[in-house]
Amino acid sequence: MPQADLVLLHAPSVYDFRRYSILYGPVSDVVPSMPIFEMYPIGFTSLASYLEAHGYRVRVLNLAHRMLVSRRFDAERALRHLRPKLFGIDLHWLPHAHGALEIARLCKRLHPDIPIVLGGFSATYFHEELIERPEVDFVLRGDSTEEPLLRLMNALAAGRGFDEIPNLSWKDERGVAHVNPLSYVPQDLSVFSLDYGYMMHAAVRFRDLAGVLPFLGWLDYPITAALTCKGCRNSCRTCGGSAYTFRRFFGRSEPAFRTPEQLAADVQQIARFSNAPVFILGDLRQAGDEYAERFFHALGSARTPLMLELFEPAPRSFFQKLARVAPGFTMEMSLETHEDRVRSAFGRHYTTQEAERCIEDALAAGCSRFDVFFMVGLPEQDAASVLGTVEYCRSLLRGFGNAGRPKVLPFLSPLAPFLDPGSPAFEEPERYGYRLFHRTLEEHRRALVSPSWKYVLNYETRWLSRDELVRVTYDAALQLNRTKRSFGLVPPDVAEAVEKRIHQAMRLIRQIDDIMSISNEQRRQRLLDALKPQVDRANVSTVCEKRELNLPVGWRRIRWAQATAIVWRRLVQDLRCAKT
Ligand code: B12
Ligand code: SF4
Repeated sequence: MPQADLVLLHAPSVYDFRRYSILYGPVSDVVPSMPIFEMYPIGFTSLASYLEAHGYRVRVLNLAHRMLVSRRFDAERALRHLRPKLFGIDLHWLPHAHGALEIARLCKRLHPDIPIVLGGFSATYFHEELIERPEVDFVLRGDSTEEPLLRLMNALAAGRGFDEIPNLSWKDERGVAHVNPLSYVPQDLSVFSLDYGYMMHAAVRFRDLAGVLPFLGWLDYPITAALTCKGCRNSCRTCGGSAYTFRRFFGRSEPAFRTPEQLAADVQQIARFSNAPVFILGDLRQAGDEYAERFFHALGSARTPLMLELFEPAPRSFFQKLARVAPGFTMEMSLETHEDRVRSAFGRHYTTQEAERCIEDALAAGCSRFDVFFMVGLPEQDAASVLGTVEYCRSLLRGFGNAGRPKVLPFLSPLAPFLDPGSPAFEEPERYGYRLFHRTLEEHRRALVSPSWKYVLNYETRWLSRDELVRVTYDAALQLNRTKRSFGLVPPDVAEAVEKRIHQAMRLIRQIDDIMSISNEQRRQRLLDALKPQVDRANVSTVCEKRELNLPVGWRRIRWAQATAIVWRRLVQDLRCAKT
């Protein structure tokens, strides 16, 4: 098997999750990942294909996924056999603070001579703390690191210094930290692409399918994504990807957009090998109505189902045009709450009434499903407000007449486990009514191995204490689950299983709290360990059944013949390169 020049590693959120007894809670119920967040940053595919295009061989190794699918998979053994010129580890999402650093430590112990670079949003935010750690040699900051990473590879290959590499934090041989300017913030996104062809090719080239799959169950539900932009125009208070955060920490004062024509080409490229839904990341209308119109025009006709998100209500004409190019499209929108006052305190300034009109217009135009997301942990949101949101979901479903067919599908989940670093509320907690429990990377790393999500949470609000956040999340989830059952949105057996898991999780939270009050540490640990089998059972799909998120896909979800052709073409290219 060929050795890679660069190995990009994705860690589980807690490295030894197979050993620890941790009630993760409903942290990942509304995303495709399991609670250890096995999904790697989508930017891995663009990093890999950019470096490949410049002559480097890159391997993505999703350790989290491999550890999840096989209990026998030994991460240490797998890493021992690798000899790249550089290890790259993502610390994109803060919930990976434990796993990413443990993997870095392991790589350093096994291969003291191979340098290690960390990157991603959280690595950018915590770069000063990271670079002081012995297991970290480099941190690449910013939301776009393809070119800086290439320059780092070139410098390592040529034995050159690192002063000139943009966005790089590094240590010299005396251990002194240097912070190069964050000067690479591209406005032109045309040189990067989310290259799924790379993923398929790499699976064959490194004979490791499980190592490149993005999340557990992807082959059954091979959803893909196309990216509209880097950055965002909004500043939602708890978001580490807000305009505020991009300006202050990623050097980006305005979002950069992929052109609508490129975006359309990305979608059609995916449709060559996939019949499954493509998720368009970012509201198409952020760059103005003309952007959306050019996208529709360039797309012509979508050959695969499209899922789009809205950051604010869109007019009827938008859906009518969308329906012409993507019949049966699906939408999602995060209303966050039913209360305009609370939504506005969160930083979103439209009304529930406007949102309802938008849902109505979308459905009238032919939208086949409209997912609506609500959150627990907002500024000015108390327990009554959360339960009011569930009550509102009932009226929403009544209004949109879900007679068994999911047309509008509500989801509710807590802001967990962390308030995003660099978000307005993280930077000015008092101002927005938040109280932080953990501030540094090290504090977050330690918190992640706490026995339940209540202790992992890095915040509480003026309106909901940590205990109340947990309690009201479960209470609201129970009610929403019953509502969905009564409207025929989830089958009775699934609803019953969810209800059982919620009750079990509530019992476990109480038991863990009792155990935590025991002063004898050894006894405490023994009792926590004994709970592990129950904790593991309660850990997945707590507040809702994860599969509720999925859209129906047919049995021909991947066009295997076309996928194989893509892989063949690249393998032939490999051979040609090896000869020259
Ligand atoms: C799309 C998206 C998702 C998608 C994930 C798609 C994916 N696989 O990446 C979904 C919806 C599934 C998702 C889920 C989550 N997300 Co999200 N997500 C986003 C969003 C909207 C855009 C990010 C994006 O696509 N960027 C573009 C791609 C192309 O680039 P990229 O992946 O970021 O990679 C580049 C750089 O980050 C960097 N980089 C990344 N990794 C590495 C590694 C190395 C070694 C190097 C050198 C560089 C590097 O270089 C890459 C190439 O230029 C941002 C908000 C925003 N406005 O940006 C939030 C955001 C990143 N998500 C966030 C969070 C908290 C989550 C969740 C933890 C939420 C939860 N509790 O469920 C989960 C975690 C998912 C998991 N791992 O399983 C926070 C992160 C805050 C933080 N610092 O921790 C953000 C900032 C805002 C938010 N709250 O949504 N998310
Ligand atoms: S949560 Fe708000 S600020 Fe963050 S990416 Fe979404 S719309 Fe932008």
